[in-house]
Amino acid sequence: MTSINAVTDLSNENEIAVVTLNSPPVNALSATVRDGLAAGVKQAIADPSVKAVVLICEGKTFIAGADIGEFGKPMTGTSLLDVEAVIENSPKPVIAAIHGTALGGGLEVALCAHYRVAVPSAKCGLPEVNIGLLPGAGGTQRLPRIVGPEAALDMVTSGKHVAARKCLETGLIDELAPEGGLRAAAIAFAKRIVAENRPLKKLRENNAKVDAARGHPEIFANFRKENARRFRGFLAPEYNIRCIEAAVNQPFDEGLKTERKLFMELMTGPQSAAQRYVFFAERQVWKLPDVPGDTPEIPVKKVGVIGAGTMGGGIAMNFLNAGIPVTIVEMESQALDRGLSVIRRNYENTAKKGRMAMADVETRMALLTGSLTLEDLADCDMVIEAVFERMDIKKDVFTRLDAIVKQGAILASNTSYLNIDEIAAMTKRPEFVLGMHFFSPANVMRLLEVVRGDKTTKPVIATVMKTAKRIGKIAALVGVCPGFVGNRMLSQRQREAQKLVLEGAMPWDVDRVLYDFGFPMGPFAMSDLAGLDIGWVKEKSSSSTIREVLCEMDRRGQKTGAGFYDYDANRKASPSPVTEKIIHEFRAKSGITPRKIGDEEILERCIYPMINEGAKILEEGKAIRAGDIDIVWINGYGWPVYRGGPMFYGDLIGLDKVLARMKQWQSGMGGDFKPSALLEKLVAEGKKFRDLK
Ligand code: 3H9
Repeated sequence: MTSINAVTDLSNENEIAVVTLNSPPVNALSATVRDGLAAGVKQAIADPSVKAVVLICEGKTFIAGADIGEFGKPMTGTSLLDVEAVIENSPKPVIAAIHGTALGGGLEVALCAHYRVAVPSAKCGLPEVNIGLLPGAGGTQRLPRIVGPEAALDMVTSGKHVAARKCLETGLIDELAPEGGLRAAAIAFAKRIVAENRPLKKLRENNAKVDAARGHPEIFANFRKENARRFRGFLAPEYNIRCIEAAVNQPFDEGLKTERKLFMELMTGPQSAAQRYVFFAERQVWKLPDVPGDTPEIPVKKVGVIGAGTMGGGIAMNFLNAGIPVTIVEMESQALDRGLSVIRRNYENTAKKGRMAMADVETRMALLTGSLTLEDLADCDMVIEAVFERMDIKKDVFTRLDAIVKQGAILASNTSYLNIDEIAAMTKRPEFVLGMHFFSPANVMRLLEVVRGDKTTKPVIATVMKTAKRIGKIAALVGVCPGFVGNRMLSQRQREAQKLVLEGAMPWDVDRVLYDFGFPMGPFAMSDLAGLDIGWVKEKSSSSTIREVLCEMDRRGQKTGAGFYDYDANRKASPSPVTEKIIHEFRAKSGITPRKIGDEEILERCIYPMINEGAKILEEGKAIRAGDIDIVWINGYGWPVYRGGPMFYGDLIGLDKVLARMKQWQSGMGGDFKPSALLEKLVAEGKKFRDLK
């Protein structure tokens, strides 16, 4: 065995050279990996005793792509295109041996090999779109030449990882190797290629599938139309489509040039910068400075959920999906039955859509036990309370839980707003109490705010974070404060949205601006969807807000066919003259002369106070990092991922600009706009949120 460099070895096994990469954690194509790979293959080619070359990786995966950490920095070492040229132009067959995931640049390298073998558990994909990019090393030109333009369009715009068996069907993989026996199988495959004198298959020359699609622009037009909603606001999907179009309409080398040009445009643009930032923030969020990875955990084998309403039911489904038994408790049998049947119906609907086997519905339901008594939670390892959002009710539940549930179990509240320390104080074990704030619908939304109480211990936090991962959530650890991170910042936006309407904007103006910014819907459409009567009590209603007046008129949102908007039979919204009249009357009554408010002001007024509040949250230590706040907003509140989250956005537009506006509004409109001390400090030092460590 020869060592080529720190991450590359070369060995010769009876005329088959094996180039082995070993660059943990994922063999990403850093400069050292690229150098080693090119040198290893060159050396193998130069060795007259070598008849074929196998390229394989150590560790848990084949090459998982370019090294994203290198993006935006000056290029060093051999370029990826040069590495690929060495492989593709090799006069001896090169065989890529794939396990784990061959992703992005990793798959592109494999596509330059002449053959590919993989174990059944391996997956292939071009996920660049998820970081706002396109495959920039020939992937968009070679992939359609093997799987056809339609399948290629799907792969590059979804970024999905395709299982090896499926790849075998499409021709992306030439042969499956036994699990655990990849190396030997790849060498045997290489020997067969040599013995049978098989040709050097170069995908760049494989034109049949792209030729067949030429003259059929409808393939692309239809694809764009079908996916317009999914791609709204994103640049990368469209650029990926253009590259596949180029593969169909241009000769290979021209197509490569188109790919390079579009890749560079994306790489230097703000969307990819935001999405790459989110890629790392999503991984950082799990790392807790004072709760090390080896903190002992509490085994979670059985979970209790209190409340079988929408929230409790959704929470329970997460655990059932992960194979964890759940006991769900309601007060009355009718409500319990309703809750259980909603869960079953949700699963059956998923199965009907083909996204789950019918048998799996039963497997999940078999893990679920309904109960009418808290005593049945005695042996649970984790109990999550999802009862009505009122402090006295929560306190009562925790007092009772403390007396019932075994010692050492975790007691969590799903409160979205209330003080966890007050709730914990009702128990004799506040160190086992914390918040687990799920977002509705809880079985769908990825975000979990894990709220650390004053006394919550590290093993409890470590366990809940690990459990969150197990049930497929992305968890952010936050501190106790009203509304925690997400709702605390949201209330800033809500307040300003309402004020803007009083000052002269219409709800649909505000909604349009936020929708165009990239949110799935604006605050007023959102209120209509949720129901305007949440927290509204008829007897106490005093016509003191626009919302109250709407509720009094039985305009309670989508469910009553009217709210801020009017809705037709298909729930299509249109601006309502009734709402408009109410708003005019309100302004008149309050002595407000409406003024024309531009879109830019609407956006700034809704977003800057959120950024300012985020700074206050950081300053108070209620979130660990700016990136964690961004993760909360992207995964819980529909912040467009291509804008990186509110804190990233603040950095992008300039914190000085945010501060200047806050000061200007503060002097005109008062305390709502008091700048955060941290914001002032960062601006004074010429720094950004991302400079905070
Ligand atoms: C590309 O290839 C462009 C080319 O087309 C053109 C170039 C010219 N780079 O996710 P995990 C780190 S773009 C750098 O927790 P898992 C990650 O940050 C790339 N670092 O593990 C983490 O670090 P830490 C296209 C990377 O087992 C650690 O590895 N490829 C990269 O859950 C473990 O990651 C992609 O977009 C990278 N490419 O999942 C694939 N990948 O421990 C991106 C990972 O310090 N990667 N790291 O926090 C993935 O999807 C997952 O990491 C993978 C493993 C499925 C591979």
